[in-house]
Amino acid sequence: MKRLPNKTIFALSTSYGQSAIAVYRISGNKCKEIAYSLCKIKEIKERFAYYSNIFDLNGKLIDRGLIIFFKAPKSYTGEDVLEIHTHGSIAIINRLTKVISKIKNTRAAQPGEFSKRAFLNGKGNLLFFEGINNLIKSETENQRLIANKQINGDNSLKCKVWREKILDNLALIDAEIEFGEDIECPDIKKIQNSLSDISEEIGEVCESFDSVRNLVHGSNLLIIGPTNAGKSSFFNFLIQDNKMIVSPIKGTTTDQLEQSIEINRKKVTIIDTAGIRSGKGKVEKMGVAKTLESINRHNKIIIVLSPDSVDSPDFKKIEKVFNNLDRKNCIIIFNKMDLKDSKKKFQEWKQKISKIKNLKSITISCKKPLNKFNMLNKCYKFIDDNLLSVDTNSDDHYFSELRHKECLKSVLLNLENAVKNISSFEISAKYLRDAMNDLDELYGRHNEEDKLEIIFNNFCVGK
Ligand SMILES: Nc1nc2c(ncn2[C@@H]2O[C@H](COP(=O)(O)OP(=O)(O)OP(=O)(O)O)[C@@H](O)[C@H]2O)c(=O)[nH]1
Ligand SMILES: [Mg+2]
Repeated sequence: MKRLPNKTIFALSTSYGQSAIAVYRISGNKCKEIAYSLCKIKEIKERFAYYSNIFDLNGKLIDRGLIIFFKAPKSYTGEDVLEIHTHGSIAIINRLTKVISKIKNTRAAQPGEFSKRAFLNGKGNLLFFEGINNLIKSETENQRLIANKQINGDNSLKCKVWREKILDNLALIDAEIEFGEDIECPDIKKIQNSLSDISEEIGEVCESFDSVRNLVHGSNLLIIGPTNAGKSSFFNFLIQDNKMIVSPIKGTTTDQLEQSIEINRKKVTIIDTAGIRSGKGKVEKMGVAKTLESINRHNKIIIVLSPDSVDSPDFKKIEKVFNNLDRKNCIIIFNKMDLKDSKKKFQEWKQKISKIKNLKSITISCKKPLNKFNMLNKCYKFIDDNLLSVDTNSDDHYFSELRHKECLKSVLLNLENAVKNISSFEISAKYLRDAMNDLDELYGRHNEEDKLEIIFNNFCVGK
């Protein structure tokens, strides 16, 4: 990866577009100079809000706004930081961006570069900055609450406790290696039990990882089913918007569309798909292939069935797909309950495909709901209870990033090996050291530049 020179960086930290105000953030040793060039403030006081004219480099007025200077190291990045608050006009934003970029030794910031500099300057560990990133991206109340816990250090505290316990055990083993003959042999059983206890706790965290990750980053719910069953009608109903075309023609939906919504404070992305059948045209065939490929990639699936689709000529194909959903989390929506004989037909579905009998289901009508509001609540609750419910009792750890899982799994493996090899102290000690290194990696110690680059690149520009 190309290393960029350590210049003074700048970025618009608010969204690009029309708004009441826009905030620029500048970090690096040119801040004072920039304050003088743009605002003519000779001796800028730190942490003091100046209402000032903002000029271009030819002395022409761009706007009036607030200028605040944070002197290193008491700033977000640990470097000198300058904030310029202007009116949020696109013309002003464009002009100011052009002007600042012309100042020598400045350049536009990369995504997450302010946070990366803050991390390198010791302003927090990686777990903290990942929490900040999640907070900025939070859309639901749950996401906000969890991100705040990550920022407050709940995860760091867990790691610290595990690390200290491992270190205590390592110290006993090391003492035996060094002074074996002069000291009493350590209580091996006690060390084994202590390490197994830590493994058990970390194992629980790994088990609940997917649930926590879904809470933080949201879950994808894939709607599938026969053509014409009312998948798009149900999609529109869930998102409360007529985004998808609905029609009695089979194969109306050929492509996929997704929409994020909030269900009981959890972020979910609903995906509508082309109905499963032996498609007639080339485009429809491509759509069906896309559906099958999506089924492979997703774990939470909403199957929409209707009374009229049980007699579909594509029944065999549908049956085959449903019988391959074994390891997925699926629920059934029996739609079109307003049709004659719907109850009988739904029973028929259950008899014909035994898998359906064992899945949780509800019966609804997208076209003629008895009470729209009640039906929406019923569907949200059904989805929440069966696809989103968090199977963790944890309220003290929120490991949500894939790298967390990787590190924790490696800690687990090293602890298991340490226990397994306890009769050979040198080997066991090596595994314990590796486990501690894994935990250090979670904090961000010994992380190589390239790894950091990947982590911070996931942040938005200006953060
Ligand atoms: N009677 C009745 N008709 C419905 C209901 N829900 C949907 N429909 C109708 O069923 C037809 C098919 O609905 P869609 O939502 O397009 O079905 P789909 O599963 O998305 O179909 P494809 O995209 O072709 O796979 C439309 O004419 C809808 O108006 C319902 O609850 N009752
Ligand atoms: Mg459709």
